[in-house]
Parts: sequence; structure tokens; C-alpha cells
Amino acid sequence: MVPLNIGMIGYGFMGRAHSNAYRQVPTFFPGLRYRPVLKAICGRDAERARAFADLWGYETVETDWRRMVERPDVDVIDIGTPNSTHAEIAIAAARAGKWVLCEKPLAMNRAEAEAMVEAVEAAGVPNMVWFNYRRVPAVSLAHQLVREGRVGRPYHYRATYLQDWTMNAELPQGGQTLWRLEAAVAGSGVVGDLLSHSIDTAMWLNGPIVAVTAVTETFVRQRRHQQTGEIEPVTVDDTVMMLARFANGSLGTFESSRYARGRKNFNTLELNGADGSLRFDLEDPQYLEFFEYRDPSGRKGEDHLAGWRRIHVSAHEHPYMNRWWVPGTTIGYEHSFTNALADFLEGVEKGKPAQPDFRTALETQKVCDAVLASAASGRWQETGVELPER
Ligand code: SOE
Repeated sequence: MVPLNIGMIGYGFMGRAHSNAYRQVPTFFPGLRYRPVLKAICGRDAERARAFADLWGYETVETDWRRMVERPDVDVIDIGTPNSTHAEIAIAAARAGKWVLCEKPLAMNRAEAEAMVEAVEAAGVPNMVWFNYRRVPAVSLAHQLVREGRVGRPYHYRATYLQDWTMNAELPQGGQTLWRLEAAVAGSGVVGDLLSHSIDTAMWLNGPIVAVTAVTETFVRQRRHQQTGEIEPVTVDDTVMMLARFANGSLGTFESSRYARGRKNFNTLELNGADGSLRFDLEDPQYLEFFEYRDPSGRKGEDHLAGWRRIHVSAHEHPYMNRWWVPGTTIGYEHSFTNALADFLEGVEKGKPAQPDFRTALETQKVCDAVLASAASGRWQETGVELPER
């Protein structure tokens, strides 16, 4: 096995999720050529970075990402920092010849994302964006069924991504923990944070989104800023409702919100086609629901025995599941990151880049920008998405 030295930048939620994947991948995907080594963790607060290194087993600590990017003993730069820093770090890392992994959304906006794509492609370095939900086995199985033509001509795509953690009007904004509430750091609110996940999955399952119309709302208009202590205007969208037109002629509805009381990470999708429908709900992640418009003998058409199947996606035949436990047992949220990392490493090994790479994530960014533009103008907006079949 070839050691691959990881330089992880950011020690928050995603720093933990990615670090866990680096630790798990060699043992659960033992055939891979590359074996991640937790070489260095980088964060601005030296004490927190040291504590993180001790906990997760990183060999060294950096407090300046620029030093990390220059280190000759680091092969991969993994960006788990707030969105406003992604572009600068990724471009510097690519120029230094590092492989680059980046947390979603890829960038603050389309222009930044384009510059990032240009940098990784000019350097010819492997790259990927951590849109992890593609790698939930039930979602991967949905993709497989679509590719096998089991859904037929698609008519509707429906996605919701709902949370409620920002509803408290007393919650401050900004700073290390609440930067997702500040547009200058996050780029947008739920559009970049939640809707981007739904768009990535939707375009993977159902192809390019060519046009959108959207409305956004900010319900709590002022919050105290964690750093300045001042009451300041809230600059992010709390909720977005979007209608979409796909290149394949189907229509989509998308709803993302951090104001859905009781919803913690309610990420669902449904696809309705001529020959079948698929449904997934991340709060019940082991299951894929599938309705097939066939009678039990395989003839097309519904009979009195037709009905929704609730597939427990835990058999060895299901995506990724032969890597984990015995059939019938389950895996969780963190495994989607390990699965994604395994795909990335295998992709590098085989010369077939794993998806979504930066170029594909740029297309998601284009849709996010179109959503924000439509919400501002009140008009339908073309997205300009160009997604080749991969
Ligand atoms: C916060 O809303 C968040 O942590 C997102 O940033 C993640 O991408 C999502 O997967 C879980 O919720």
C-alpha cells in the first residue's frame, strides 16, 4: 500500500467527519492502493488543533493553512473550513501539486468555482467535493435503478431538506460556530448549505437542471453578531422554495429550510417516472422505497398485487454493503463519507475520477447562483448547466 499523507484544514464538524473516513477506509476497503496517513491538522486556534490532533491521531499541527499547503510531506489537502476560504486554499493547494478534497458547497459563487476548476485541471491533480449523500447505499441504489431504466421516462422530481436549528431568534450569528448564518462567510444560507446537497443528488439521478424559479425568505431579520457583539442585519436566506426544469423534460420542486420545527436533518427525494417511482428519506436511511409499474410476472402494467416495496438496503448485493457488516445490519451517516473517500481513492487508482469532482460541483454551484438570482429578480433563470454523462 502507498501511504498518502493527509493535511486536513478545519477541525469542526466536517474535520471530524472526514478524519473518521481516513481512519476507516483502509480497514473496510482493504484492496485500495492508497492508505491515508493523518499527517497534519490545521486550525487557527493552536490549542484546539493540538487537542484535535491528539484525539484523532494527527502527527503534527499547523495554524496557518499556507504553511500546510507548502509542506512537502503532505500529499492531499482537505478543506473543511468555512466557505469563504475554499477558493483561496484550493487554488493554492492545486498550484502546489496537492490532491484537493473540498467540503460542499464548492465555493461562494460560480466565479470562484470556475477559478477552482481551472486550477485543479491546470495542475492535473485529483479532486473531489464531499457531497456525501450520494454515497448512502439507498441513494446509490436509486441511481442504479434509474440507470437500469426501471423508472422509465421521468416526470417529477421532488426534494426537501429541512432542519430547525436556527429558529431561535436569540441565536447569534457569525464567529467560529455560527458562520453559516453570515453571507460574507457562507455565501448564502440554506441555498448553499442544504439545497446544494439536494441539487447534487437530483442532477446525479435525473440529469441537468436547465432553468429555475425560486423564492427565499429571511424570517429573523436581525441577530447579535458573535464577534462584534452588535445587533446586525441577517444576510442569509432561511428558506428557499424552488421550481426546476430538467433537461430530460421532467419538472422538479425543491424545498430547503432551517425553520421547519421538529425537522433535524430531513433530507428526502422522490422521482416519479412512467414505469416506476423511487423515494428516500435520510431520517430512515436504510430504506429505499420503489414502486414498479409491472405485475408480478414482469409484464408492464399494474395489477391488484402492485404496491410500494420498502427495500432494506443492507444486503451484500447493495452498493457498498459488502464492505461493512453482515446482511440485515445497518450503517449510518459517517459511512457515507468513508464510501465517498473509497470511491475517490479507487478513482485515482483506476484513472477514472470519482464524482462529484470540482467540475461537476461547479454545475451545482451554477444552479445555486441561478436560484439566488431568480429569488432576487422574481423571474425564471437559465442555469447554464453542462453535465456530460459520467
Ligand atoms: C448544517 O446545516 C449541516 O451541517 C450542513 O452543513 C451539512 O452539509 C449537512 O449534511 C448537515 O447539516
